[in-house]
Amino acid sequence: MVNSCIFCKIVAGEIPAKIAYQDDLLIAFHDVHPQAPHHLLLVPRKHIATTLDLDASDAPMLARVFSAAAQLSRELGFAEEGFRLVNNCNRRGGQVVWHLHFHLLGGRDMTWPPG
Ligand code: DGP
Repeated sequence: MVNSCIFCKIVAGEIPAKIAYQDDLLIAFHDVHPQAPHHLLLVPRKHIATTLDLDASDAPMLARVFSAAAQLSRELGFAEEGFRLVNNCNRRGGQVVWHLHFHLLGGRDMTWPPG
């Protein structure tokens, strides 16, 4: 755990969040500033700052991101109509929280290219 990291604090239960899924590798909770009717953040329990800090040992966690996203999209009812699963990396990617996370967005039409 990194003491200054807000997502580490959510993982540790020190800051409340609306948790939608959790297992030994990941938690998923609703984004505090939703950008779609459904907007969840899938977050590894382990502190990893960015996509650039992943290594081969993180492969099981990354596989879990996709299976958890599929499960959540079905449970929340937007799997078949479609959704977006996206990671922002570093400043130009739009990252503002330096603990790896994946946005799961659903419930509206997504645009391409993204802004
Ligand atoms: P990114 O720009 O990819 O780093 O996305 C960070 C997201 O994290 C942003 O959509 C807002 C969300 N967020 C930041 N702080 C909190 C928090 O304390 N609780 C929750 N639920 N979401 C947060």
